[in-house]
Amino acid sequence: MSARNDESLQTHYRACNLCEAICGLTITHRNGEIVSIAGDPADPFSRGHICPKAVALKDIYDDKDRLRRPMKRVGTDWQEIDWEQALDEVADRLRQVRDTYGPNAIGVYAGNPTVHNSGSFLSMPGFVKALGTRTVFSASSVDQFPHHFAAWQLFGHPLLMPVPDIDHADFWLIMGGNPIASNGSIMTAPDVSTRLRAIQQRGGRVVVIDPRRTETAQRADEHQFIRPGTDVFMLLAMTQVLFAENLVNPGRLSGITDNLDALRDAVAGYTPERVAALTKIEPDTLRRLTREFAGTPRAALYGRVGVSTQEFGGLCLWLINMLNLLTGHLDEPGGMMFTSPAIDSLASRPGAARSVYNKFNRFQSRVSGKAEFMGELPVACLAEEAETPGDGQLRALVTSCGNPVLSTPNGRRLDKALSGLDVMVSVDIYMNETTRHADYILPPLTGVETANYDLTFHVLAIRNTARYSEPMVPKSAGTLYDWEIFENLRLRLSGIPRDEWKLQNPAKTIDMGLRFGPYANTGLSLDQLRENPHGIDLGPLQSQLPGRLQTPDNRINAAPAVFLADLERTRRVLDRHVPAGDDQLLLISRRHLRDNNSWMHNAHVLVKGRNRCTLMLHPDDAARLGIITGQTVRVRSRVGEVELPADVTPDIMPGVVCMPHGYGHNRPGTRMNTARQHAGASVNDLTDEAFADVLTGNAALSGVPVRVEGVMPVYS
Ligand SMILES: Nc1nc2c(c(=O)[nH]1)N[C@H]1C(S)=C(S)[C@@H](COP(=O)(O)OP(=O)(O)OC[C@H]3O[C@@H](n4cnc5c(=O)[nH]c(N)nc54)[C@H](O)[C@@H]3O)O[C@H]1N2
Ligand SMILES: Nc1nc2c(c(=O)[nH]1)N[C@H]1C(S)=C(S)[C@@H](COP(=O)(O)OP(=O)(O)OC[C@H]3O[C@@H](n4cnc5c(=O)[nH]c(N)nc54)[C@H](O)[C@@H]3O)O[C@H]1N2
Ligand code: SF4
Ligand SMILES: [Mo]
Repeated sequence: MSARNDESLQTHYRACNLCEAICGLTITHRNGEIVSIAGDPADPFSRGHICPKAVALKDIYDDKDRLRRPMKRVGTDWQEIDWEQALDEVADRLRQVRDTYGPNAIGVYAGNPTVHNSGSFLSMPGFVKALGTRTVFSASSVDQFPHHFAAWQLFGHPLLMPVPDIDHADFWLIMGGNPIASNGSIMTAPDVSTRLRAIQQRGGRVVVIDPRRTETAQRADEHQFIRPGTDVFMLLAMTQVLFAENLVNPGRLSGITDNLDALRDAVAGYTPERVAALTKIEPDTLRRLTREFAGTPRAALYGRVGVSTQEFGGLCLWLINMLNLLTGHLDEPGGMMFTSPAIDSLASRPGAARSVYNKFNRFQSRVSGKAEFMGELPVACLAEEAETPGDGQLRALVTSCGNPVLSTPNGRRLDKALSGLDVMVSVDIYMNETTRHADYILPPLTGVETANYDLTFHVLAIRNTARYSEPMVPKSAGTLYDWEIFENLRLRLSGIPRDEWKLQNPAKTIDMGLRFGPYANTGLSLDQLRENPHGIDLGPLQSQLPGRLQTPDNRINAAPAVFLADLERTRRVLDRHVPAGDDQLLLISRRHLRDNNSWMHNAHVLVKGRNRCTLMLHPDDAARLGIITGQTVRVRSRVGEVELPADVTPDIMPGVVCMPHGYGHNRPGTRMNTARQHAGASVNDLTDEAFADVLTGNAALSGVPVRVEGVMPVYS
């Protein structure tokens, strides 16, 4: 019987939850047994596109290593226990810590999949509030704090981040992003490859600035190497050129922008000639690109992880926004634009005064005095908070959707610190490098089993769309959704009598958000989305300023004092700069289409084939160090060392080495059989918890100085 006539087959439509592209999927299954996963051509946004990771949703769904029942550590063993016992015991243990040491002795870490799961996203805050702790960490501080910081300073709200309108751009300048591998970030753009090609087909150009000739750089019309961590100097010089050559023209935004003179004065000393020794970008090239960017009516300058996770992340994001504004490319079609999402997570409450978002430095971390931002502390100080004795020492940790041992700087130190906690609880589907330290692991349903509305990614999408995914199958007995876990813990911790417990279903919040959101007048609701399982298109991005600004005076300050003050750090670098010694190389990391941060290496379909966890280095450096491709090399930094095979390639800049992040599955005690066979080494055993963008608190993962040597003699 052909599949088409097989009546036992059911079709399920949903959005993929694995990355920010939120591609529509068509899943066929027989009573919950997945038969196939393909793209959904009827999804108006992704138009049938998927990548190889989507197919691995089946592997996660069927994975024997995935946890299905709560696990409790008993001595050195693990015991499966039932949910009632697990939730009661977890709440009791956390309450004990809170009673003895105070709420701030309990830390919380939320990892990346939190934003891919509206259940977790909406229910975790209630749980954290019930704990009463302010010791909150997330993956944001090893990722996008600078984006939020600049959005807050310039536009009044950390979520008011512009996205590149690539469907209408004729010039797309990409700094520190590799969307062909990552499928885009702070830019939800399914099938970015076709959209990139479309720019070229209409006569436009794509230019990539990256220390590696990436998959995106290879598709681009031009690629320039830049020395890691020096983007701020390129951006300062581009701004300087705009002013010096009278190319400044903010157009419609002129009337609402203040302090352009202060910006001009601040950048005056950073000429292309002055910064070239640092960036390695020729002054002529910098001038040419600046003129092309300013002179193309529809152009977008977009920066992502590479410019955010570095020493000057905050300044980079300020200047990227300013370069778009100064050239009339902010809030204009084809430039950097703001979305009008169906659920507007940054709308002011009705009747409330215009929000002045001020959640910065209201308190500091206990040990090294790091500033809070958006209610979070930089995760780079998690280990020291747990290790350092004294009042307020971290005694307990709850992790959800995260693997900080592999994803945060100096993972080895954190690894050790976690084993010293009084109690650790992980809400996670795997026993991995982090959760192996837990006393309890609470595994929720995941992926195709859950309901989801992409609250974050619709806010960052290059088109206004809305889509709701239902669970593929009804949940079976003895399983819980993430939100049920957090709601159950919240109720237990808040001391509400059991007979008064009422779990708040996130579906209700989503429905309210839709029905009272910007599209309320079109009748948008959860029911309507349920009736349109392929999603609803709400049109292209529209210009929205000044209406959408959240600044108190409804204006944009082009030269906020915090950024001007932080320029002092760039002046020091410019004055003292000495090129790194011959044996000092700068480390950066990379993503691959078939990796997803640290957690999908248990899917055989993704990890089979050639070992991807290699150290890329340039032939000149390799020759000097006597290293050849395939040879094992030892890489050392201030904090640690790792060994992995070398990959000698001209695609990396001389003086730079590159490793993927998310590997290093060789710690004992995990229960991920496939992952262990593809262990690799963790780049974050080299990155330095003391190396950060001191302005925003974001970890500096790019540009870490390392030394490399061959460990295996080469016989020819
Ligand atoms: N396949 C896949 N997709 C993913 C993920 C994944 O792990 N795998 N992760 C998801 C997540 S969590 C995120 S945040 C996004 C990230 O999405 P992207 O930002 O596109 O991520 P990367 O591929 O890491 O690209 C960062 C680029 O910055 C470059 N770079 C490093 N240092 C510097 C520097 O100092 N200056 C400049 N100019 N460039 C530099 C790197 O060489 C790299 O090409 O991807 C998401 N999508
Ligand atoms: N050197 C270096 N370090 C980096 C980066 C880099 O480019 N270079 N990138 C950084 C970035 S951008 C990010 S976002 C972070 C990511 O860092 P993290 O968020 O800490 O790590 P992930 O690898 O995404 O881990 C996801 C975890 O969630 C679990 N999980 C998956 N689905 C579910 C679910 O539905 N529910 C629950 N409860 N758990 C689930 C997985 O088992 C896994 O343990 O890494 C950062 N670290
Ligand atoms: S690009 Fe991202 S959202 Fe699309 S199928 Fe691949 S992992 Fe899923
Ligand atoms: Mo990320």
